[in-house]
Amino acid sequence: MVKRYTTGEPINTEAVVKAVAASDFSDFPFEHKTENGQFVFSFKMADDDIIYGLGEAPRGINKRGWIYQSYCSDDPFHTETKQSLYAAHNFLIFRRYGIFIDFPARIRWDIGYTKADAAEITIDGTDFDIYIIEQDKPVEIVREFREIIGQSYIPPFWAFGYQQCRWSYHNAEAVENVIKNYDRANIPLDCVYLDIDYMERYKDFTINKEAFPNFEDFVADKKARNIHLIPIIDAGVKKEDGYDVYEEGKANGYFCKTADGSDFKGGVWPGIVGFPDFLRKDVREWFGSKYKTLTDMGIDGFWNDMNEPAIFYSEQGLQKALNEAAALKGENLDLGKFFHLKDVFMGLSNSQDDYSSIYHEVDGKRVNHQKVHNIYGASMTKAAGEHFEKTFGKEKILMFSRASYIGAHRTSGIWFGDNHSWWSHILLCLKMLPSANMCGFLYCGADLGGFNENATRDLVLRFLALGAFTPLMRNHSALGTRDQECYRFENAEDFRDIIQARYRLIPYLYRTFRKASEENGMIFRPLSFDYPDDKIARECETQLMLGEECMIAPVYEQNVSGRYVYLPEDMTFVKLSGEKVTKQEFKKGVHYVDIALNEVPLFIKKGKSIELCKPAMRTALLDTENLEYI
Ligand code: MIG
Repeated sequence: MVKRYTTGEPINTEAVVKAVAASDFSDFPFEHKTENGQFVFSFKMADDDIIYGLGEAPRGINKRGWIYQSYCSDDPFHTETKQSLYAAHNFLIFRRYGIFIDFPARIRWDIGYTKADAAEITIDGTDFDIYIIEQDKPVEIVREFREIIGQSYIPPFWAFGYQQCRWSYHNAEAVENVIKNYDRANIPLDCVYLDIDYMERYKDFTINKEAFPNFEDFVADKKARNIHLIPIIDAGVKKEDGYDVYEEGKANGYFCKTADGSDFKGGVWPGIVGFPDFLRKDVREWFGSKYKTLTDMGIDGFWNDMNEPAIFYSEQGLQKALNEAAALKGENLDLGKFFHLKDVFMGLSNSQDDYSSIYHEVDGKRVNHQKVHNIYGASMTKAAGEHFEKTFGKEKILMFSRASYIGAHRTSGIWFGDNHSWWSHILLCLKMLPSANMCGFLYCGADLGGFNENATRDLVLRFLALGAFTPLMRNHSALGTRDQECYRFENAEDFRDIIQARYRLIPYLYRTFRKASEENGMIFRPLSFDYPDDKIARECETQLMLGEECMIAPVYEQNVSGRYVYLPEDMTFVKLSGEKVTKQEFKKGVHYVDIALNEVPLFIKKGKSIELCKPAMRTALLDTENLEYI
């Protein structure tokens, strides 16, 4: 059963696609009050209550014991003391309730932070819809929630192949080398990414012709070899006279404004940019149609970046900072003054002052950015997704985004942003998978091997062994960090074993993905969903259920030859390594299992089986007819 509680005049985020009749607040199941223009509701938690949800967010599967904020943030340090990442997924499960707050501004979720046994949720405004779903079991709550938000995006089949990214493959030769080296090492590969440097001076929908001469032929050549090139698109449009996208945006008044009605000028990669007002339908249609420049050249996949939006500085913010610095020239800076000055410059990026100075047009009315912050990136991605569906139909174009809001799950996937080459980030990825699934985001994954800082060979292998199950299996790393492509390390065969195992699993993973999309189910579930009365399963946050058949338990520590794993029932322990399959029967209980660096571990439930195909160098070359069953 779903009920909708509405106050004020909510902004239509288009998150919900099914009409739900409005209920009266008199039967709202939680204690609530409106105070200082904010709506606050709360509930008491018993010691054994588990709170699920919030999709892409820091910390555990069980969200208890921390405070979170829904505020899409470009923050490249995903440490456990953060409150937000790039997304705002306002869905929570508490006992028999699913709670979805459809509200595009800030929400604060104090889940046992101030008081261990209490959750207090503060909505920063009074115009919103809250949907309350009541069902007996978490999977049923999720199913009913997903019914009202609509079917999840299904990418093209090839998007389940292995993908290699790097900031940046600077030119055609660099891209070609990646493909050659993977082919030479006999490691399967389906996609190579183009990060910001493929553009001409970081201008969206342009190609740096010196670095990529004859781009169209280049794309066609890769296509013929079953390799997809996936360019990045940034939210900001470079301010440059004569640059068509900028000129059109300016002439039509498509960019976000400041209070005085002039275009907001923010600085990102290309210097000053205009931020398209993606909240307007006409702007979405315009921006969406720009992707055609690249699809006309044969491109069939994109990743949308910097759409929280990330703003390095604004023209007015920078001027203010420079003035403060100039005023201090020649002064003997004491502790207070020096750190203040430092803070002024550090605070230039993604500043609240800047966000507060931006205005959008929503249904013909001027609306401050802070009121719609969390749907900006999702709206950019919707612009692209809607254009693709209209032009090519479903399941043709790969599209995923950094920032997101529920609703974007219908036309795109997400990646978990700028993680680190840290062991702890294997687990962070694992924990976000079921949470993202609850919110409809099925096509997702983390930067395997870790984005920031230098990776070690064993970390990349262990990360890939988890990535072997994530729909998006992409290795990515930042500018200036150690090369992280599989062939850069000793004994590339070990990497081949892991990635071949992935390709063997693709028929099963694809089938599981489709089913989850079509039936509003989850690919990944916390163990507690399936074994609610089993205390150890309930508290387990290092293993996941996968589909109806499997459980996964990746290795997430360095210098170990295996791990402890908990089996909530008898299962078959399976290790995939290249074409090799090893099996061992295990009884319910705790076991130590050996897992080598070149092995992908999984557990199959009694009476269940999964299908494997033979590995191939590309998804297009997979024989998905002749399957072997374990
Ligand atoms: O501020 O385009 O998350 O994947 O490589 C960095 C460069 C901008 C952030 C993305 C990352 C990408 C990088 N971008």
